[in-house]
Amino acid sequence: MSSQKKRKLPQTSADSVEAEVFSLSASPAALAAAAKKIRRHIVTMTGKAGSGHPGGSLSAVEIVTTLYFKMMRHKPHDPRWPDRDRFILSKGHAAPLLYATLAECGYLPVSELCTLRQMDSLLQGHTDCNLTPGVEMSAGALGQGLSFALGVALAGRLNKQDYRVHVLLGDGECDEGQVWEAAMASAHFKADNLVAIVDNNGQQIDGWNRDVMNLEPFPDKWQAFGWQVIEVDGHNFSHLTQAFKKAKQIKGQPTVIIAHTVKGKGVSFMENNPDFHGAAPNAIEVDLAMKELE
Ligand SMILES: Cc1ncc(C[n+]2csc(CCOP(=O)(O)OP(=O)(O)O)c2C)c(N)n1
Repeated sequence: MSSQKKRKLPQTSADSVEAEVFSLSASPAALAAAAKKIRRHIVTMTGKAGSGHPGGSLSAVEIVTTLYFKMMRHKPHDPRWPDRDRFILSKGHAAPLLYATLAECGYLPVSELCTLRQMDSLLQGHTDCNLTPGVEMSAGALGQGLSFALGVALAGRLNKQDYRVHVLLGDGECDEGQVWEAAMASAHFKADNLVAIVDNNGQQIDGWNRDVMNLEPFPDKWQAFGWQVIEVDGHNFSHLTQAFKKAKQIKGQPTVIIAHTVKGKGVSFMENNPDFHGAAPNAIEVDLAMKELE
């Protein structure tokens, strides 16, 4: 075992209050406040690290906030609780988003966030489920999360557990053939406890999808693979909440939520700017961004 894995986390507020099932059922105002904090963490973490993926982290903030602060049944003080609803980050480069959310929920201290990408940190550039409390899958190689999520969903069914499984994919990630193999299998096995959310920000590493690899007609493709398709504004909490509720009602097929988002959302000079796919803001840019996120 490496020295990293032996490191013990300081106590979090969740430990000290012996938190029960974490179901905040947060109000719209509370969701917006959590999302703003998470955005600020993403900017400061990547700025301090001098590397990372702010654009695709910022685009999915409302999606992940809605899941952790409203929809999912989970216990931050007991990350491996067998009955927890699962969130699987397939687009593992958006690790800053997941770490910031986990910290705001109490899985790890917020102070740990400033160690992103350091040698002995619990928070590596891409997710490691053996290192970070609350991380369900080690990711970074795109295309694998939906297959993993299907396995977790089928295991739940076999074990007669009623947890739900959510997996976040990038739209560029859907260029990967493995995504479509898993999509076909999910429908075949009628995995109605599985929800895929696509962060449909229109861009990937080299620019716009329409120039690199056209995905359209994207909703039709999922439908043809046997999925229930819901399209939403991925920055609208009420649309997202309704979509997750609707997905719960659907029996006999998996659901995909195609969430229309803006890469870099919330920071004007990062929005729709492919330069911030995999590059951190410098100190001046961090200051500018923090003013916009006040
Ligand atoms: C298998 C694989 N190929 C290539 C990469 C390099 N890569 C990292 S992020 C990325 C673009 C992903 O685009 P998208 O899924 O749309 O993510 P987002 O724009 O939401 O950040 C690529 C190609 C990778 N991580 N894994």
